[in-house]
Amino acid sequence: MAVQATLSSVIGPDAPDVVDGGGEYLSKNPANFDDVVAKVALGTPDTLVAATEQAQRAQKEWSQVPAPVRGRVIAGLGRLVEANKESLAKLVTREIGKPYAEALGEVQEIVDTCDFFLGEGRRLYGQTVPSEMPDKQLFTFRVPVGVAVVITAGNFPVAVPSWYLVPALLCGNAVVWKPAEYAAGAARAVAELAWKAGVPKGVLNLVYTDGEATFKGLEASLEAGTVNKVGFTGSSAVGTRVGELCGRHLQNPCLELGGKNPMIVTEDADLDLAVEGALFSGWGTAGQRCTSLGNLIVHRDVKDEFTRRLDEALRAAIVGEPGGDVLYGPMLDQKFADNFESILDTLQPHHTTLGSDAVGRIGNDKPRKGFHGDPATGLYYHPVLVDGMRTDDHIFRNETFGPIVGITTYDTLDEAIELGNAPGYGLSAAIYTTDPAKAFRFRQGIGAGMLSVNNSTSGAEAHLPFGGNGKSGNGSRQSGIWVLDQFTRWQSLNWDFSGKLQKAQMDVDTV
Ligand code: UN1
Repeated sequence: MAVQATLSSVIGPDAPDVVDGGGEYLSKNPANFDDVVAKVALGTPDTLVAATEQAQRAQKEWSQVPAPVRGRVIAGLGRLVEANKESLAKLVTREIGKPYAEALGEVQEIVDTCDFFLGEGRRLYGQTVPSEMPDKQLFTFRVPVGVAVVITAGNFPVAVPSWYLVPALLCGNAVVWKPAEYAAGAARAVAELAWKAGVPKGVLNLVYTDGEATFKGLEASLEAGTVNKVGFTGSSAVGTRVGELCGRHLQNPCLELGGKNPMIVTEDADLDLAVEGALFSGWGTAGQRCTSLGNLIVHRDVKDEFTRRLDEALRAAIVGEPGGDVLYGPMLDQKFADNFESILDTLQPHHTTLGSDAVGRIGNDKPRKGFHGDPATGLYYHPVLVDGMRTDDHIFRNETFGPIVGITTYDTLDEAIELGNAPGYGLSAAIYTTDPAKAFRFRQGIGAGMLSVNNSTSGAEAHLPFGGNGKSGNGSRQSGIWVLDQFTRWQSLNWDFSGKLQKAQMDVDTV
C-alpha cells in the first residue's frame, strides 16, 4: 500500500526484526511441555540498541505520514486481527494456557483498541488558545515522542501489548517491542499482522531479550538517546527498576504494575452475585491478572454464609485443559508455578484452606473432581480460599499471582476501606452492595485507579483509563484518549501578526 511504498525507501523492505546473539529460547505449552510453541533467537543488549537505532531512523518518515493515514493502517490491523481471531486465540491458549473463551475475549480487545484509535487518527486534536495581546494567536499541537520501547508480560500476550502499540503507532512513533519470552509465539503473530497491515518493519521492531539483556540494552539506548518513552507492564519489583533507570535519564515511563485488589462485600449485598464475581476475579485466569482479586473483605454478619457459598462454588469449578470449558487452566509458565508454590509456603497454622480438599499441584496423588488434563506435564494447581487471614500475613500484603484469595471480616465500612488500601497497591477494587451510599463512600475512600460496583475487579473495558497508584504504578494511564498523553507531548506555538514586538506580561493593558 501507499504508506509502505514511501517508507521502504528509508528502511528497506527486509529490515530485520530479530537479530541472533544471546541464545535460543523454547516457548512451551504449559498444559503439555512436549509441545514447543515457538523457538526464538534471544538477542543481546546490542540487539535492543540496534533496534532502537533502526526505529529512530524509521520514525522520522512515519511521523510525516498523515495521522488519518496512520489511522487507516490501524484500521487494517483491526480487520486482520478480526479475520484471524480464532487462530490467534488458539495460539494464546496453546502458548500460555489461557482458557479459549478468555483468549477470544483477549483478541477481541485488540480489535476494540484498533476500532477506537482508527478514529483518533482523524482527531488527535490540538487547541487554539486566546492570547493576552491583540493580533496574536496561540496554538497547541500533539507531537509524537519518537521511539517507544515497550516491555510486556505474557499473561495478556496480545491485548495488553496492543494498548501500547496501537496508540504509539497511531501517534507517529516507532516501537521496539520486547514481549515475554514465554509468549514469544503470540507476540510474533501479532507483529506479523501489524506488518501485513502496513506498519513498516523498522517502525515496529520485535526483539526477544531476557531480563538482564533487556535492562542492559535499555540502559545503553537511554544513554545513546535512541529511546524517548518506555512502557512496561509487569511486577512492581521489576517496574521499580525500570522507573529508576528511566528516572536517571529524566524519563517518565508508563508503568502498569501489580495489584492487591480488594473486594468488599457489604451486609446488604446480593451474595450469589458477589460469589460469582469473586470466583471470576479471584480464580479466573488462575489469578494471573494484575487486576485479579487479592483480598476478600466481608461484613461480619454475612461472612459465614458468603464463605460457605464461595467454598461450594470453588469445589464445583472445573480446572483443566484450557481448550475446554474451565474456570482456569495451567499456570502461565514454570516460573509462575514456582512463584505460586512459594506463596503456598507462606501459609500459616492459623489459616484454614477452603475451596478444595488438597492444596498445591494437582496430581494423581492429589486428584480433583472434574479435572481433565495431564497432571504430570501440565502446571495445574488447586484453587485455594484462605480463611482466617490476618493483616500481617504475606498473602494479605503481597500480590500472589495465582489461584489463591484470602478472606477477612470487617464491622464498619471505614474499616473495610482501610483494609482495602492497607497493602499499598492501588490498581483495582470492587464493592458488592445494594446501598448506593456505601458505593459512593467506597469510591471516595479507596485509593485504586479502577473501581467496580457489583462487578469483578478484573475485566476492564478497553476504552477507559487503565492504571493504578501506589505500588501499582506511577499514575500513568493507558487506553482511551488518556493514553495519548503517554505517546505525544504538547508543543505550543505563539503566532504574532501585529508586526511589532509584543512582550507577554509586559505589554498587556490591565484594568
Ligand atoms: C493485566 O493483567 O496486566 O482488566 C491486564 C482486565 C484485563 C487486563 C488485565 N482487561 O482484567
